[in-house]
This record gives sequence, C-alpha cells and structure tokens, in this order.
Amino acid sequence: MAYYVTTPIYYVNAAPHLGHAYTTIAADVMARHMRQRGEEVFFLTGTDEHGEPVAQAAEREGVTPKELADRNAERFKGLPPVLEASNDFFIRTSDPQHAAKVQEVLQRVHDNGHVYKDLYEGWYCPRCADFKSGNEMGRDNTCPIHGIPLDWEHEDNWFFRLSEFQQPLEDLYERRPDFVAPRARYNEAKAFIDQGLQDVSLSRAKLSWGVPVPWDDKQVFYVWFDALLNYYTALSYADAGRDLTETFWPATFHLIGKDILKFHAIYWPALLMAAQVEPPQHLFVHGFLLQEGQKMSKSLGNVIDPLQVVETYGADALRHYLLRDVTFGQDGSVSTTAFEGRYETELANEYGNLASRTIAMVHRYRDGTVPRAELDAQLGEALMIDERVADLVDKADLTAALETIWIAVRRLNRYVEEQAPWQVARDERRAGDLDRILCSLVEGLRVVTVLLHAYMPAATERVLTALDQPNTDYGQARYGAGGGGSSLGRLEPLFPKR
Ligand code: ME8
Repeated sequence: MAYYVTTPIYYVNAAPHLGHAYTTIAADVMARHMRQRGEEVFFLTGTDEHGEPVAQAAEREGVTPKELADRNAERFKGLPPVLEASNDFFIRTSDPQHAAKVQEVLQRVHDNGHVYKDLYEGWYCPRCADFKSGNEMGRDNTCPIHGIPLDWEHEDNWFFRLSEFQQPLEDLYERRPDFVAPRARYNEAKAFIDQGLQDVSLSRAKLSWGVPVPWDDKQVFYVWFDALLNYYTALSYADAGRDLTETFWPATFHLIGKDILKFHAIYWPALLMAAQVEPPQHLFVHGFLLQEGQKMSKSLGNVIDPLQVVETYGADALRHYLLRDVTFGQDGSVSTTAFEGRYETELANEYGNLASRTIAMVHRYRDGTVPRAELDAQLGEALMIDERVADLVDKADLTAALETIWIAVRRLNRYVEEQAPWQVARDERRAGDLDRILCSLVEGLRVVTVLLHAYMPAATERVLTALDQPNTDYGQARYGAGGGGSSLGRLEPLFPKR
C-alpha cells in the first residue's frame, strides 16, 4: 500500500522554531512506522516562499524576497536532518517545476468555469495572508492570531467560486466522517461550511512575488492556493525519472496545526474538486504548543530553540518529549522543566536503564550470550501490543500509541524487580530460571525497542545493534519473533545525565 504524509510548508519569513519541529517530528514518526510495516512511503515537507508574509519580511530586512527565501529555506531544509526526520523530498514553492504545475492546475480550474474577475474589498492580515470576515476579526479590526492591525484591501482580483462547492463539500463531510480528525476539528470545519461559503480571492494584483496568473500578466496567484498545491505538485517532480502522482495521490495524511484548518479543510478539497483531482484521504489537525499559556510563535518571540535542545540532549529526547507530553491533537504547554523531567525519569531511568541493565546482566551472568529458554508467558499480554499500536498510528493517535508502548517498558522494569535476577543468580540450582528471565527480558526489550523505533530512531538503533538483532521490520514487534542465542555487544548510556 502507498502511504503519503505531509507537513505544512513553512513560511520562510523567519527561522524555524519548535512549532515547525513538532509537526515535522510527528509526520516522521508516521512515515517511519509505515516503512517498518513495509508500506511504500512518501514523506514531504518544505517551505512556502511567496506572498506578503515573505515579501514584507524581506522589505524589513532590506533584501529581495528571493534572497530572504534562499537564506531561510536553507535553515528549514537543515531542520529535518537535525530532528532525524526522514523526509523523501523538500519542496520549495520557488521551484520552477512547482510554479509550472500550479499554473497548469489553476488554468484548468479557470477553464472549468470556476474563476471570475471582481473587485475585492475587505480586511486582510499580511502575516496570515488571509482575508478576514467579520467573525474572524479581533477587536478594533486586528488579527486575533497576530494582534496586528488588519489592512483594508481594495483591488481587482480573480475569484474562485468556492460557493459552488457548498453542496459537494457537505457531501464530502457526510460521506467521510474521518476526513478531518480529531472530531472537534471536523465539527469546526463543518460548522464553517454550514454558515454558507463565500467566494474567495484566487489572485493578488499588488504583489509581484508569486506565481504569475497565466491568463492575466498583471496578477500573481494568492499565496494560499500556490502553497496548498505543493502537496500535489511535488509528486510530479520529486523523483526526476518518475511521476509519483499515480502512486501516492490522494495523500493519506496532511498533518497541520489548527491555525490553518480553514485552508486545508475547506479551500483545498474544493480547489481539487474544481480541478477534477481527488481530495486527500485525511487531515489530522494538531494543537498548539504553548509557553506560559501563550501560543509559541516566531512573531510573538517566545520560543524554545529546537536546535539547542537537540544539541544538548539529542533528537530522540525532543521527539519523545513532544509526542508524550502534549497529546497529539490537543493544545499543550511545553517547558524546559517538563522536558528535563521526562528526560530523566522516562528516558534515562525507565527505558535507558531497562536497556543497560538487561544487557549488563547478560554479560555478567552469561558471558554476553543470550541463553535459549522458553519465554516467560506472564510477559506475553503486556508485550502483545503491535496491532494496537499500529491501529493508533493509523489514526495519527501518536500520543496514545506511545503511551501503549511505555506501559510495556514499565512492565518490563517491574518484571526485573519482581524476578530479582541478581538473587536467582546466587543459586546454582536455579540456572534454568535465570535463563528464562534473561531470555524473556532481552526479548521484551527488543520488542519495545522495535516499537519505539519510529519515535526514537537513533537510541533504538543502538539498542538493537547491541542486541545483535538489528531488524526493525514490524513483524519483529511480536514477543517471540526474535532469535535467541545472540551475543550481545556493549551499550554506552543511552540518555546520559546532563
Ligand atoms: O502557516 N504549536 O506556515 P507557518 C504547534 N505557510 N505547531 C505550530 C506552532 C505552535 N506553536 N507554530 C507553528 C504556514 N506550528 C503556511 C502553511 S501549508 C500549505 C502552508 C506548525 O510557518 C503547525 O504545523 O506559519 C502550523 O500549522 C505550521 O507550523 C504553520 O507554519
């Protein structure tokens, strides 16, 4: 089966921050997990480079939009490798192949009769690149997201007949209750549709930093339509020798933050229908990372630097923390104190310690060779979780999936305490018991490690290497699937004290 997961493409008007890292990490967990299951995966991320947010930031810095975009796109492009994110391609909307495909698709929307010219008059936020209707505005005509005054815009635009898609969108939501998750976001999108859809601007006349409208050389496409199309255009040129559209479209999951729901849940499927292209299968909308109760964002300036965290603690620790501490799909607070707490209690003391003591005991009591013995059945139930974890990841319920695995990690630590192998080792007559305990522990550690691999690729690889069982195929996530008798390597502390 083909599996296609995307993140939003990020604005290049500033440097990447923790919010961007968050979505990229989540998408990576899904991509890695699916690869373990043998699926053909395509994972896309990239940068959104056109429109006012970038043009205005460039003006403030006294450089051209292209210069600013080139400089910051490099920083965004450098983020996935730092996070151990395994994207298959990085799209930039300034790629000429993207622009050509945008023109092709939107020309089709035009030729299909869904576009007309009219005067636009209304409020506009240049940071959101969004036209605001009355109920989307803050006090005194400000943007409720950015807190800046809105601009009163007055210009001739090409309009997209979104209102024509009222019924098709209602049908889509009726037919596919899993089109948008979590449920609260589905309801929010549906409520927006139920209010009655208005046509929207498809182009801007005042701006030159964008993809030119092929039938009107005085206009460029409104940045949101250009940006949304990245999910589709990338497939046509990501692999130089092959058009991947047939294989991967419609996308399996678009992951987005709740700030951009309207564009993805309403404009995007409507636009695709207008171009006679199948809408994506699922949108998953996660919440905001909050710091001191406020949305963390580059324009508010209150950010934890993901690069710094990774440099000190490693990418695995950040990946674990973000998906564990903030329920994926809801808002959640982040803080360095909470991060350090999880690092120490869960990574160092629970998983890290389970791995090091298991391996150390095999060295101490059995010269590093895992004894062959019957596995302890009492661990079976706690460790037979591969299907449950897979079902949860299928729904992008990444926090629940991680919690399910973590319960097994804790069960294994309890098993060590209950069985007290150090006592068993003192009694020669109980050699068989010790074999069983060590063999079961190694197998249990291997199972949770295969399951955790998508979340913490680096640490788990080290553990599997030390266990001399490097296979991460999902079939290996079953208790009993491992080959006993391996000889173990050494393991340096996975999560050392900082
Ligand atoms: O909106 N908490 O780009 P953007 C959680 N270019 N996630 C956060 C976050 C936070 N505090 N801050 C940012 C754009 N994000 C458009 C998207 S897509 C066709 C075009 C994440 O740079 C989250 O995924 O403002 C959010 O949706 C995205 O970054 C917005 O990034």
